[in-house]
Amino acid sequence: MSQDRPLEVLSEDQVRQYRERGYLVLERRIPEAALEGLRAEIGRFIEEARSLTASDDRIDLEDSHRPDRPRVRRIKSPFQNSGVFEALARSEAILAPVRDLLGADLRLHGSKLNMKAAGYGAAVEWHQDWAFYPHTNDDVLAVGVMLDDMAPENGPLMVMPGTHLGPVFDHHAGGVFAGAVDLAAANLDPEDTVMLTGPAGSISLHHVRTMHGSAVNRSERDRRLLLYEIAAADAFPIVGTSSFYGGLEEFNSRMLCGEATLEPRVRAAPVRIPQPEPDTTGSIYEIQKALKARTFGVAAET
Ligand SMILES: O=C(O)CCC(=O)C(=O)O
Repeated sequence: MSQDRPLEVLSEDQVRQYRERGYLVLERRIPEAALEGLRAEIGRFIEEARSLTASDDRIDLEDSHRPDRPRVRRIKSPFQNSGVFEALARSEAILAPVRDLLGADLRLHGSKLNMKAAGYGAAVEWHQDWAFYPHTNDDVLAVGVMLDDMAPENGPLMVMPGTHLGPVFDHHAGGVFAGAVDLAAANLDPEDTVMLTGPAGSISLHHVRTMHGSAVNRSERDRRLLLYEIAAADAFPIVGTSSFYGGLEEFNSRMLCGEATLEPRVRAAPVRIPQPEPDTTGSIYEIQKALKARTFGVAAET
């Protein structure tokens, strides 16, 4: 991360908040017209789900999905699977604030769109992204694009401030990687959280080591959050983790701006390898089924 570049869009205070607390919300960064285009693209994926009886490598289905009543929990890898979502990841609306935090050279690690539909949208248990994809340095973050208004009632992303400066918590349960933390065992207080709320078009940024999660959406309003995981180009995924590496060409095709490198920057940070994997992989929702001590409820089977 270069400290000597002039800031492009963030204030010194915002950079300080990110460094000290591990998250930031920037209100109304994506214009309404662009949001409409993103929502129309989501509609196309939902139509596609009508032909599915099981999740595939593009669409993750709610347990209560039926082809005649499609219920999509997640659009997988929207960056790779949709030009609309790739274009947004490459836009200045996303990249300028990330450059202010991670420096000029950025690569996409992964992307996903968590739907959390009104009435039943599934919870995501507390976890650190770092537990899934440790790198040679922790200049890695997730940008969350709020596609709907996010308020306390519709299951917004929640974070535990300052946890990005602490340990990597145990995300194992029953001898397998469960992708979630038993808060009591980790001595973490579920009250010690901040909800990342804001009007549609706002973005959140959370550090790869910040503990976060979100509750079931029992409200009458959808809560769709598009996530781009972005790394400094010199942060390399550690082998033996669940990070995908499809060869150098594929790796570098995910460069979003600046220059690729073959020289990883190594900076000490606590790491636990997310192995062995449970039998049910495919998405965080499936992996977290291994956790018995759930903080959030499970969506009703309606
Ligand atoms: O959608 C959410 O609220 C949480 C997303 C998240 O942390 C994840 O999918 O890893």
